[in-house]
Amino acid sequence: MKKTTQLKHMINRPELAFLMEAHNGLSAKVAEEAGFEGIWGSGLSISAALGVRDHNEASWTQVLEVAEFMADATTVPILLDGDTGYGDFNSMRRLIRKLEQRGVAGVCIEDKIFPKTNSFIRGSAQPLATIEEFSGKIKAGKDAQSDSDFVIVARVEAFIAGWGFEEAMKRAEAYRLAGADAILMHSALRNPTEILQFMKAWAGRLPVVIVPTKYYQTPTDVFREAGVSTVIWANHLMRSAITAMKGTAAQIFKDQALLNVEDKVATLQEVFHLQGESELEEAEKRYLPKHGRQTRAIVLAASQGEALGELTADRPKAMVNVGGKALLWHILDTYRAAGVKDLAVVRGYKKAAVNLTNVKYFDNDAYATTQEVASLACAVEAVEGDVIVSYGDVLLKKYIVQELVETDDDFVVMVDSNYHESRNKGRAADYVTCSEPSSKRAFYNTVTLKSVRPESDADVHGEWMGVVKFSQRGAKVVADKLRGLATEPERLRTMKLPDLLQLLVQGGHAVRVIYTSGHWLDVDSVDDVLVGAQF
Ligand code: SPV
Ligand code: MG
Repeated sequence: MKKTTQLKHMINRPELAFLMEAHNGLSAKVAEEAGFEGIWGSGLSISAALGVRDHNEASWTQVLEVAEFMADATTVPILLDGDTGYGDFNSMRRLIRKLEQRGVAGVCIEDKIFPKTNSFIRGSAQPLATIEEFSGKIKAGKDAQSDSDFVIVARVEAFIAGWGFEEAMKRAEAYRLAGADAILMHSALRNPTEILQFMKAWAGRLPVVIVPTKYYQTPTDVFREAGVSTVIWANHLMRSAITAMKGTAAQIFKDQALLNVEDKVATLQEVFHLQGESELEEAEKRYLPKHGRQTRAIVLAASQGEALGELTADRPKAMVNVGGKALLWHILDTYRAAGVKDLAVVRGYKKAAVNLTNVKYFDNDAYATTQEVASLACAVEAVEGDVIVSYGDVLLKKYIVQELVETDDDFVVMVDSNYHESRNKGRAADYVTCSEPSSKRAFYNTVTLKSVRPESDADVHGEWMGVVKFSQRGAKVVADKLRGLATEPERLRTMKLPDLLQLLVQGGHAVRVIYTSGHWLDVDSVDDVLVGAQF
C-alpha cells in the first residue's frame, strides 16, 4: 500500500493511531523498528537535531532534505510538521508537490504567521493567521496534491494563543470546509480539559489529531474514549537522545577512556543493522565483478585417515605435520595466498586437535559412520555465495585456487588430465568422464563433467582433484540438495563428494571441467607426507 494511503487509513479508521517523532533517518528507522505504524517529522526535533531553533531557522528545503532521508530509511508513512507552510498559499503549493516527490505521506500546517516559533515558547504572544488566509492555504494545498491520498492536517493554535474554545471551534470548522483531512487541536495545558471540551463539541466532524506533550499524565484510554483519531508522541526520541548523549559524553570526558560506556551504547553491529548493511552485502554478490567478490572455502577434515598409522593416533590426517606445519595449515595458507580469506573447516575425529585460528569450524560428530557429503551438510550454512569445497588432505598450488576463484560457472571441478601416473600407482582415485578429453581443442571449448563413474578405462578422461567451486547460484542448488538429503539420513550417510557431483550431473546441471596437469597432491600415505613437505 502507498505510504499516503497508509496514513490516510490510519487517520480515518476507528481505532486510535500513534505517530512517533523522528528527526532523521536513524531515529525514523528506530521508530519503525519499535513497531510504530507512522512517523511524526517534528519541526522542533528536526531543528534541534540540526542545532538551530524551532523558528524556521532551518530553511524549508533543508527540512525537506531531512524528511527525504527519513522517508528513504523507512516503509511507514511520515506526517511532516510543515509549520505554517513556510510562506503563503503559493509556498504551500510548492511544498506539497515537493513532499509528494520525496515520499512524504502528509503534512501538518498550523495557523500561525511565518516565521513561527514553538507553541510552548511564549505561546500566547504568538499572532495567528486570519481564518480566511489560512483556509486559502489549505485549499491551495489540496488543489496542488497529485496523489488524492496525500494527507493535509490543519492545526489549530487558538488554545495555545489564548483565544479560547469558541475561536478553536470556529477555526476547526473553517479548515474542515476548506478541505483539510484532519484537525490537529493543540493545547499547552497540563491536563486535557481543552482537548476534551473540543472533542465533545466537535462530535467527529473530521478526525482529530492531538499532541499530549504537556498533558502527558493523561491515560491514553481517555483519548480513545473521547474519539481521538491519532496521538502524536512529538519529541521523545530527540529528548531521549539528548539524555543518552549527555551521559556518554560526560562519562568519556571524565574517564578519558571508553571502558565504562561500551556496554551502555548500541553495538556497532546494531548500527550496521539500522543502516541496512546486509542488503548491501547481498547486492554486492549480485552486481560486483568477480574480483570484488569474496570467495569462501570449506575444507572437509573430519576423517582420521587410518592409512597414516601412528601419525593419526592423536590427531586427524589434516593436522599431520608436513614440513613443520600441519597439512591443514598449508591448505589454508594456499587459500589465503589466493585471496580466499573466509575459511571454514569441518572437523570430526579428534576435533580438539584442529585448532588453527581465523577459521570458522563446523563439527561432524558422526564422522566415524558418515562420509564427505554428511560433513559438508554440517557446514550447509557456509554453502552460500561463491564457495570452494576441498578435502583436508589435498594440497593444491595457488594458481589452481586462483583459477577457480575467477570462474563464473555455477559448478566447476578441476580435473588432472595426467592421471596415468596415479593409475599406475594403483591408488584410490576419483576418475571421471568428461564431454571431451583434454586437448588443444578442449582448451577453447567448454568441457563439462559427464560421469564420476567411467564405464571402462577408455572412458576415463582424468582424475578429479578433490576440489569443486560453486557460484552463488550453484551454492544455492547444493545447499538445497544438502537440506533435502537431511530427510534421507541413510542415503546421506554413505555419500561421497563424487556422488554429489553425479547428482548434479544427473539433475541436468552443467558441471564445468577445467583440465590441468599435476600441481596437486592427495596425501594418502606416509610417502605422500614426505613429498608434501617439498610441495
Ligand atoms: C513539533 O513537534 O515540532 C510540534 C509539536 O510542532 S509542538 O512542539 O508541540 O509544537
Ligand atoms: Mg512544530
